[in-house]
Amino acid sequence: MPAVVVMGTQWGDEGKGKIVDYLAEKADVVARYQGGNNAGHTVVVEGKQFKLQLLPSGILYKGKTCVVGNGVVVDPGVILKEIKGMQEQGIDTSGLKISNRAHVIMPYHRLLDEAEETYRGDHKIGTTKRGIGPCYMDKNSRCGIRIVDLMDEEEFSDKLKRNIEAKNHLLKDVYGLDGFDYETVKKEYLGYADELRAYVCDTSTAINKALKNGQKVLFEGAQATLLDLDHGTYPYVTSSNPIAGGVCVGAGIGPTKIDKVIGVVKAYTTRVGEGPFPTELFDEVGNHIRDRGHEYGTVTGRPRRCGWLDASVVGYAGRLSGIDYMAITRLDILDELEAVKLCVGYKYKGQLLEEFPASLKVLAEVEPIYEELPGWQSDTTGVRNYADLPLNARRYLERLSEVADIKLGIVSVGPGRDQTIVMH
Ligand code: 2SA
Ligand code: GDP
Ligand code: MG
Repeated sequence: MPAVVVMGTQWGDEGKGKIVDYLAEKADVVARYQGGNNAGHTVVVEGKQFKLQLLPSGILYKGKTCVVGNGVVVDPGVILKEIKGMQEQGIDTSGLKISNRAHVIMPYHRLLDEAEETYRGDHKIGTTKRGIGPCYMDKNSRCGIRIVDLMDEEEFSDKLKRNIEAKNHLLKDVYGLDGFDYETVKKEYLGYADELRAYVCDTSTAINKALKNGQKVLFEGAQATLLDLDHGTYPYVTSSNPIAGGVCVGAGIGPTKIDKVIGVVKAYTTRVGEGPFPTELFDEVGNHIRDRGHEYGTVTGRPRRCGWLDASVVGYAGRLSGIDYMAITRLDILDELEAVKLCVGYKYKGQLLEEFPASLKVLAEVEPIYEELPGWQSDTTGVRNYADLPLNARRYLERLSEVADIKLGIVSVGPGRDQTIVMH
């Protein structure tokens, strides 16, 4: 596996962290390519739970290079806290590299994220309020502050001054909020700069060098396909590109360097935040999945909306990212159900839809076409071979694979590293 991408196929929280952690054993480098501390990846190692936001999941192994790529937005206070937290738990963080081209989340980004959400009223996105959108906005409008700028006091001071002036105007005059004091923010961030300096480098060069030397690189997606800025359920999306194509831009490698793409698929669907969700359940089954699966946001603690597995969503993700095989997670959460439903397509105004709709109005009104399959009603958490899974569980997975037109590769039946069935 010279260069492998692990990305989400649904609305996030599929268990990418667990799959990356599992595959990271054989990798030399693990790299994040988009998103920021809106991501929450929970990884369980020998019964101990680790919650990761900005650090790649590979950090839990000794001796791996862990990269925060140029496409990531970095909140310096948060990443430093995360590094310290890891060190306190005996985790070695010396292999961490942070891109000098990554953009920096500033306090005004966090406040603007909140202010914009309030301003949206009924149209709120349900963001994590971590300043992600406003930071990517500055990146795109070319006034952002990059890590390389933060490392240079003169450059940073100049950019901060201009930004604070503009943002204070926006915060005070448009949103009626207090602005920020230039000197206070400057002092805080220059403090972070000193602490971060040892980790900062040109990570694209580092990754390309690793690939040239025959090392194995794993790219770790955050959020997922339906939250992709270009291909997701816009505007109810995040501000980056979690799809596999985002790796080239967000890590600085050419498309010819990617060998495999693994799409992580939760055995049902969840969504946190607003926006259409055709297979959402509002009944006892939805509550059962939320309770049994502890489906609450890792970062914000928000209850996640739960629904049936949607093979049209997974198939759409497969096409967008050229997914080679699926890693199915959380099959065990469905163990107690008498029957499971799989959405195999949508009807809109009585007509079968051939494509995943771009219009949210259409998506909000589609009628999911379900196939009901018998449940397996037995404990799968101890199963280690595919053939030992209950027949009905295999039928469910194989039908998904058929409809989504993607091969099965991994099936996960619990959060632990050992609770993983590998088929390839
Ligand atoms: P943002 O903050 O601008 O990226 O929010 C925009 C939308 O993207 C969704 N989003 C997420 N969805 C699922 N999981 C995410 N990470 C956390 C987790 C979320 C949490 O692991 O549970 O703790 O609430 C994540 N990050 C962003 C978000 O809900 C908006 O719909
Ligand atoms: P991510 O954002 O895609 O990395 O996913 P999260 O970490 O937000 O949510 C997935 C949760 O499911 C985590 O708490 C994992 O430890 C857990 N998990 C992953 N795979 C499995 C599985 O197969 N079964 C169960 N029960 N839990 C799992
Ligand atoms: Mg998550």
